[in-house]
Amino acid sequence: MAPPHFDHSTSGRAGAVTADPYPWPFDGDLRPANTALLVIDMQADFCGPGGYVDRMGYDLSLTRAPIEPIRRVMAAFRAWDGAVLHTREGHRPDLADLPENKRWRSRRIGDAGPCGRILVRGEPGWEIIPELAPLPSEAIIDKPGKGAFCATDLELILHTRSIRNLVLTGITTDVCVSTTMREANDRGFECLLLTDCCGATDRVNHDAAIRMVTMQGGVFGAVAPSVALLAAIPRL
Ligand code: C5J
Repeated sequence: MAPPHFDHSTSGRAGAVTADPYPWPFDGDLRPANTALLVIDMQADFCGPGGYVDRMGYDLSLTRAPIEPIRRVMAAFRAWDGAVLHTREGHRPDLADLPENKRWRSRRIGDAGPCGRILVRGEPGWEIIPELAPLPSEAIIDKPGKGAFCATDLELILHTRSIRNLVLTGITTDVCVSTTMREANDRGFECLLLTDCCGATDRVNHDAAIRMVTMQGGVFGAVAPSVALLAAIPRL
């Protein structure tokens, strides 16, 4: 059976990004003052040798694939004067913020490894990789969970800066990026997921997480390759 057709008229959206399943943002209101780039968990533990993902035996090339595309988008965002925000997943050294069931399921968290204690704040593996280092002026959100809104001040920061549009990038597509996108969507933020600027430990899960966004007329927002966003914001 053919999927249902959602007619998203493009009138009045000259500045919008060509995205799936609708030109993003929905109302064409794309400005540096109301738009933020969110770079999720580009930490050595998720994409560096000896980090958490590497020690679990997953293919690092999948979580490293978005590094270059994110670097390009980040540079364009900074030149455009759009806000860039970063997140880090990690726990207190005493693991007081690590729920018992997460500790049980994710056994390596807190263990010593080649990059220090896994997913523990302050350790080398928890740091954002140098290729995507935040500028001193950019907010870093430290989160104990998968979603960036849970137990953090992200929502307050976005509202304080009058940001409505969120461009999501980072790792992993099916876990922290997807959870954050859903949380943001439920809070009324207009979300765009950049398909080449995210990666998962499993290719099928990456593709599925992207496809899920596009159902029901854009149930969590829209998706687009980074070139589509770069075409919509002024060149350097
Ligand atoms: C995971 C994340 N996968 N950043 N964290 O545990 O997606």
